[in-house]
Amino acid sequence: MEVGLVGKPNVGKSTFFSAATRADVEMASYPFTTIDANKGVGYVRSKCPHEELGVDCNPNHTPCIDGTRMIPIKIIDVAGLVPDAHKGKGLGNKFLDDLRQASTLIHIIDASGSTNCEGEPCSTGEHDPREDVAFLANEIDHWLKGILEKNWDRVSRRIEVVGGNVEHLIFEQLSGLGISEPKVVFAMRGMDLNPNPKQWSDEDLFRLAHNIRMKSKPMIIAANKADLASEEKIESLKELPYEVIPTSAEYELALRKASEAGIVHYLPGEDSFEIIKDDMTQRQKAALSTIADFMEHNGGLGVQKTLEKAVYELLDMIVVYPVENEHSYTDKEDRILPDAHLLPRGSTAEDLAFSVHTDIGEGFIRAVDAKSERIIGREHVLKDGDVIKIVSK
Ligand SMILES: Nc1nc2c(ncn2[C@@H]2O[C@H](COP(=O)(O)OP(=O)(O)OP(=O)(O)O)[C@@H](O)[C@H]2O)c(=O)[nH]1
Ligand SMILES: [Mg+2]
Repeated sequence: MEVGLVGKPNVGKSTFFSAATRADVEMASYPFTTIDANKGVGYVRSKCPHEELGVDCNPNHTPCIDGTRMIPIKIIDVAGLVPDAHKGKGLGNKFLDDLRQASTLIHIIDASGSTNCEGEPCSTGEHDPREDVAFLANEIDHWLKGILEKNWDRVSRRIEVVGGNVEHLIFEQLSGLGISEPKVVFAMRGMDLNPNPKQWSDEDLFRLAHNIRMKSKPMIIAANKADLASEEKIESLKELPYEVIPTSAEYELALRKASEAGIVHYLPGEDSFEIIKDDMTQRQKAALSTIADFMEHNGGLGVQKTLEKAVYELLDMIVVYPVENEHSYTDKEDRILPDAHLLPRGSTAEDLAFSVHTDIGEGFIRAVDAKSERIIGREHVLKDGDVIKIVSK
């Protein structure tokens, strides 16, 4: 599962990425700082079942901090996009191809309006960030349309001559984009397209690309640089047809660094932090006090909240804990609650088995819900927080 960070240049995508992954990447106040995509691992939080089960956990790759499990997610930070990128402007389409595998997009905007259309700094409030939302979605739609159109004459002719399922054809055209066939069927429903794709107009293909994006790569907006934005600017973003979360990637990065340096105790996503070092300079104290005020006003810094909304709400994922012993909740190495898997809501015990390993999925016999100690079958739909043992050949 991969989350893509998109937006025009200079809005703070790499700062957001660095805050979320703590990878050191290039960030600067001019456009096109990032050229090659940065890939890294961030986390979403989930309540660890260890307390409910009355055990102490010792996880493998999903650390548990004070009862909160940190579940890794892949994050990709790509080059900035300018209007008409799909025609080759700016860095053109190059960056869009980096987003093929992203399941959800976080569109980062400069909510303070201090970055113009081209990604160059301008006076605060001068630019209307709402304009960026429409243009970016439009660029992604054009990019998807371009993929749909590749060899379109040959492909649509095949349907015309030998027949075949149009949805399947579209699905095949989009292979490599991580879009499932049911999503394509869902996107095409009610579009009233001519059954013969050879008759589709340019406009039809664009509408189709748009619908596919809306269904397969849901988007949320991080209203970044909220620390510089006026109340009115933030308020004006509420009318956008997407969920908008005010963020300050800069503050998040500063606070995570302060936490690593032992200056504060801060768990990403919390709405406050604790100062644990006494000897600070006046400047450090003032900076931390500004950050604390922002957090109080906004209920946190927004970075973690945006990631979690994308994963848990837009993608509707749940967290499930596979174990090998349903009584001690351990794996072979006696690690208690060793792993946590993110799965789409509606996933079954068999889906979990495949997520653990293809062989386990193929050899699935039955599973046990460790909390209720009930035996469950392959079709059993899992719930968030389930602890499951899989019995496999
Ligand atoms: N005030 C403020 N400045 C920020 C914030 N996030 C990023 N910045 C600044 O904005 C500038 C651009 O940040 P980057 O992270 O390099 O932006 P980008 O979107 O990756 O830019 P490109 O790679 O050029 O597309 C830098 O000077 C950052 O310090 C924020 O939340 N608040
Ligand atoms: Mg960048």
